[in-house]
Amino acid sequence: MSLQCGIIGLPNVGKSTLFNCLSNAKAQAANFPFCTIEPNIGVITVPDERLNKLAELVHPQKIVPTTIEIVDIAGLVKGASKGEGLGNKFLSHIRETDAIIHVLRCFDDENVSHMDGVVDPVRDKEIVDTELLLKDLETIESRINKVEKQAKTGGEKDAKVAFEVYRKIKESLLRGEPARTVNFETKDEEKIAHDLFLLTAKPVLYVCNVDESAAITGNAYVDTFKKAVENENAEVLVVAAKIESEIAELDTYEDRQLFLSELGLEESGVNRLIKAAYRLLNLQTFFTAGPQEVRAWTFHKGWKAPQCAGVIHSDFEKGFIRAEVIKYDDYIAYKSETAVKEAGKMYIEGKDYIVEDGDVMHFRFNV
Ligand SMILES: Nc1nc2c(ncn2[C@@H]2O[C@H](COP(=O)(O)OP(=O)(O)OP(=O)(O)O)[C@@H](O)[C@H]2O)c(=O)[nH]1
Ligand SMILES: [Mg+2]
Repeated sequence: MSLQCGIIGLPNVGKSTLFNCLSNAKAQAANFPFCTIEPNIGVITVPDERLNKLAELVHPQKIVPTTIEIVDIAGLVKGASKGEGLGNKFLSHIRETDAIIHVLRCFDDENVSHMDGVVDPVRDKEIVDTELLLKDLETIESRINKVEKQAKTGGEKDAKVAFEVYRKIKESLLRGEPARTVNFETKDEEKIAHDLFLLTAKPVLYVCNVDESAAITGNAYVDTFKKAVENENAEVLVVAAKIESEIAELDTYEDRQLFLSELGLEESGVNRLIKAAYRLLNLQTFFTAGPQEVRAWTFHKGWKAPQCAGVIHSDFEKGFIRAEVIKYDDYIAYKSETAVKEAGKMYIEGKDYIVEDGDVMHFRFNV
């Protein structure tokens, strides 16, 4: 399962710089617009304290964290939906992602050129949103053209349902509201909407890119921005991408922590960002723990035991018999699998068990 978050925003706002903090594959960051053309893809490990705590108890040969993919996408400009700048390419790259990290420039620096000469994250966000909305509108109109006739001549039922879904989304877009705000009544309708892969349907989180002096407190740009997106229910993170990308270059973990604490940060903005992206994608983690390896695995919130077993191997899902489950807190409290068992805290669960974040799982299967 490989899930992707795309980093988007206007040119020169710090997307590649942020990507560099996130990834070992260094994207080229430079002070000229459109420096990024092909999207850079980085596989990022998801930081999880619990994995280390389990490993301290189990002493495995290997510790394997789980990962997500981050894609650094080229900057977008006004008119992108009509093919301006790197418009169409940019938009097709966004279409392939599962969620969006929207970066806003919230730092002053006369040496870094800005599209309109003035730093204004609220306006920048509107420019990007408008382009995405316009592109979606184009998509939805072409879909409507395809089904309208069938739907109106009373023919196919499917066409009617689709037409209604499209119409509902179109109205929302025309009001300037993204497709993610539209609610549907049935699973069928949701599926029709999902299959459009609309840009404004993707979940979003915002990153305000600030200078190092504002790393903790934020600044006036951030305050204004937060107010402007108040009713979107989206997370807004403050990250000082430039200084963090320099810190990320340091060789040892200790050095990196030292520099972070000098900035007053306990955890890097990047760590916070990865965790937020994980939440945004509705993902959770279960663990497996044995002498060979202690490992974190990603699953979708709400998945049942067999589906989670399938994350490890499709045979585990096909031949699923049962799962032995230890709650993470119990594992830590009793300090070993044997002690947990003796305390009667290992649960045997069947195919309807909904796996919870932090569960330590052992699957029994039969092939
Ligand atoms: N002063 C300051 N400069 C920054 C900060 N973040 C990024 N920059 C600089 O801004 C310039 C552009 O950064 P990039 O990360 O290449 O921007 P981008 O958004 O990827 O740009 P495109 O790929 O062209 O769309 C670089 O010179 C960075 O060093 C920051 O927080 N403060
Ligand atoms: Mg870039």
